[in-house]
Amino acid sequence: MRKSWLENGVGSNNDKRGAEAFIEVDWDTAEQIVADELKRVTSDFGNEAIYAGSYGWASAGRFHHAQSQIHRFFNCIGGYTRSVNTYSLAAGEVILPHVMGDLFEFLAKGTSWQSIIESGKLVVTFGGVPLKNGQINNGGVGNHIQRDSLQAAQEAGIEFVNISPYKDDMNANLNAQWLAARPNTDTALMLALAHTLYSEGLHDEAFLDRYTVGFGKFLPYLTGQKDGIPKDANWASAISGIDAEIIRQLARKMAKQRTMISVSWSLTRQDNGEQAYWAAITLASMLGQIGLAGGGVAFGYGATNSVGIHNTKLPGAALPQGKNPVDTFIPVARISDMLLKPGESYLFNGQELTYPDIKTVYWAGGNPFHHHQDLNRLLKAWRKPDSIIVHDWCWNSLAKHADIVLPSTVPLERNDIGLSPRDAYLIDMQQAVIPPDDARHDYDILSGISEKMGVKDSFTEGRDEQQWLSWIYQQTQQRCLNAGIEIPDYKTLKKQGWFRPDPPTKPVVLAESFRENPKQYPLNTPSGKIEIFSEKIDSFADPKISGHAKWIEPNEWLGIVNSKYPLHLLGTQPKTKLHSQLDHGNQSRAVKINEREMILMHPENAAERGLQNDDVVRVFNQRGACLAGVKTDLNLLKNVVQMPTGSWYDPKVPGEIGSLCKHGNVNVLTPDLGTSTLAQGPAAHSCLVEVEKFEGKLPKVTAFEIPEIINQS
Ligand SMILES: Nc1nc2c(c(=O)[nH]1)N[C@H]1C(S)=C(S)[C@@H](COP(=O)(O)OP(=O)(O)OC[C@H]3O[C@@H](n4cnc5c(=O)[nH]c(N)nc54)[C@H](O)[C@@H]3O)O[C@H]1N2
Ligand SMILES: Nc1nc2c(c(=O)[nH]1)N[C@H]1C(S)=C(S)[C@@H](COP(=O)(O)OP(=O)(O)OC[C@H]3O[C@@H](n4cnc5c(=O)[nH]c(N)nc54)[C@H](O)[C@@H]3O)O[C@H]1N2
Ligand SMILES: [Mo]
Repeated sequence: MRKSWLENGVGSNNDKRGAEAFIEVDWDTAEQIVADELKRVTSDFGNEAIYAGSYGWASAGRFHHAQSQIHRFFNCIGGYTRSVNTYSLAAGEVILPHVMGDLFEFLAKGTSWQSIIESGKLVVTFGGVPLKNGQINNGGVGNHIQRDSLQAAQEAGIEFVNISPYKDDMNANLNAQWLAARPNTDTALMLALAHTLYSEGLHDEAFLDRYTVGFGKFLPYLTGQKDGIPKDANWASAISGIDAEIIRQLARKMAKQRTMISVSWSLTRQDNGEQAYWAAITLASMLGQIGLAGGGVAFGYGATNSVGIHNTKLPGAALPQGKNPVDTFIPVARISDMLLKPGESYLFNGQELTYPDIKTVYWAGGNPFHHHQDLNRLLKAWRKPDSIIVHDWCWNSLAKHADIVLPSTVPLERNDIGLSPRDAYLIDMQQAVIPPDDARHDYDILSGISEKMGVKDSFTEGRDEQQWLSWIYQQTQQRCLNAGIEIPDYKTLKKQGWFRPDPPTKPVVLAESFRENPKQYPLNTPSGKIEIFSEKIDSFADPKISGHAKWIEPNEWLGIVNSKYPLHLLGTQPKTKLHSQLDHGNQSRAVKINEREMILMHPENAAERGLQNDDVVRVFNQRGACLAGVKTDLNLLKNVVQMPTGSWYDPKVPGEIGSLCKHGNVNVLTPDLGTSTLAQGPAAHSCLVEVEKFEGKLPKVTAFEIPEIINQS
């Protein structure tokens, strides 16, 4: 328990969060204090005053999954304010249902690598297929497929185009054509490709007629009839930095052969990230290959292991979460806004919503001090609630900024069932080690609190870990049977360790049945077709947004002349870990430079600033500053710098807003602005910075030191 919070009462010295000692109490006391605080808040302010959106990756396993646990718990005590959509690709999640259908369904049933290998000729990627990202999967990975799939595609003679500011987003052995576009300009490029197709008569009119609506309303924008600006290759060249003739050649090449367009999830995590996905769908519609083997559009090969996987997914059961009686929600990345602006209204996907007044924040299995943008603003917002309660297993930046830290276990310390909704494997996850004395499973922590609150029976239903696992397994077996898949009984699975059903006989192709019969198998959009023009979006109140895909200049990008911050920073997923997890491990620490996160820079940008490899620099902008270690890289477009995310936030003055992060957490630099009023997603990839040599004595990295802990006993 944070010292002032425990000794002086809830809401005491909130500005000391992140800077104070903790007092150790026993589990019984902790459970009672948490139960009392939740009772106080729910009875004085209602359940809406608890924010338990608790976004984050937690750990794999159908039972111990922290999010499922805490949502079930809060539903048992009357509900909570929740969050919707992800940090990964919120803009895609919101735009897709308007124009093509449910994004997650397309991710699960997207065109497989097999289909590309058998039938494709060209794969044009916006954001590459970075192998660094494709090794993980929500819910777990059975086997790694991305490297082999790319290899097989190359051996099958398939050509790749890597449109990205970073050449390394595509493996060198693929010999991809590299088009080093400026970050955040993909929509302009896609529009120019569409323009070339149209002006040269290369678009597929029959496809547009039969499978889409609204092309005629998009056209005046594309040709410039509407605003006097044709969205042609010359126009896009000035925006993106890609030669106009190369854009035209690419459009012709795409029209000539079976072409797959892959749009990286990173395109959605930027200003107006919705438009890039809409433009890609529009472009793919004009090529007319959606629903054909090896062609069309795909949403981010390589973003996770499962995109493009060829397997039979098992309809697994999970821990039931119950029903949340509270309707209030926020788009997940609006957390600081919510805490700072209770009662204020904002637009989200055509609705006007109001921020609730939050008194308690409860988190298990995610790390907002990793994932949220503009950490200095978050720090300010973080002072608002009366209480912040966290389950985690290590003293990371989230735990250090909490009032109450309840130590949880990790998967190696418990038994579970591994089954990803997007991976075929069913895995018996056996406990490998005994947890340290004071650590408890999230389930046991919440069971203890539920007992103090008088809801233990509804939370546990009288089951322990083993009984829940048997129950979940039984449900899974039944669901599989209903889907015509026979899986072994639980005892056999435990003996075998894992099970994988036979893969489908034919490679999966996205929207194949829609193409075969659009009346019988309509898309899940208002018209049942692809909406190049959406009447619904057109009716939304925001004048910045139109009924069709369009280029909207980002707030921060390289097109801003004479900026004080001339470098575009990409804060990308880290190669050596999953987000912030195990940043204190050797694997992550081994690649740091002088203990700091690395910043990749073009050698000319480094030379301009008198910098050399391994120099420690200060990376800064109007929002904050952090230290980083320089690594020059010719594979980066000039004026673009790249820093992996995940280094634990480590302020020089703990608790102080605006303090230098000594360790190199990019999120002290990124803007906390919604992508647009459509999705209100995170826009971390739209960020300008400046870099200078750090002079003076290097402050010691203290990210991995534990706070002062006072033991009362
Ligand atoms: N600048 C920038 N920021 C980004 C991104 C970016 O591209 N750029 N990417 C964004 C994206 S896509 C995402 S998904 C987010 C990821 O953000 P998060 O998912 O919040 O990041 P993780 O570090 O994976 O956080 C998981 C936390 O759960 C804890 N944990 C693990 N297992 C358990 C468990 O069993 N029980 C409990 N109680 N805790 C557990 C870990 O210790 C860790 O603190 O980051 C986002 N932030
Ligand atoms: N090792 C590892 N793998 C991971 C994760 C991790 O933490 N570690 N996180 C996982 C999660 S939660 C997610 S959501 C996915 C995210 O997957 P992605 O969104 O694909 O991840 P990023 O690394 O942000 O971006 C991929 C590449 O896009 C390029 N890029 C950035 N901005 C632009 C742009 O404007 N235009 C173009 N054309 N390219 C651009 C960058 O060079 C970057 O290397 O990764 C997953 N995979
Ligand atoms: Mo993500």
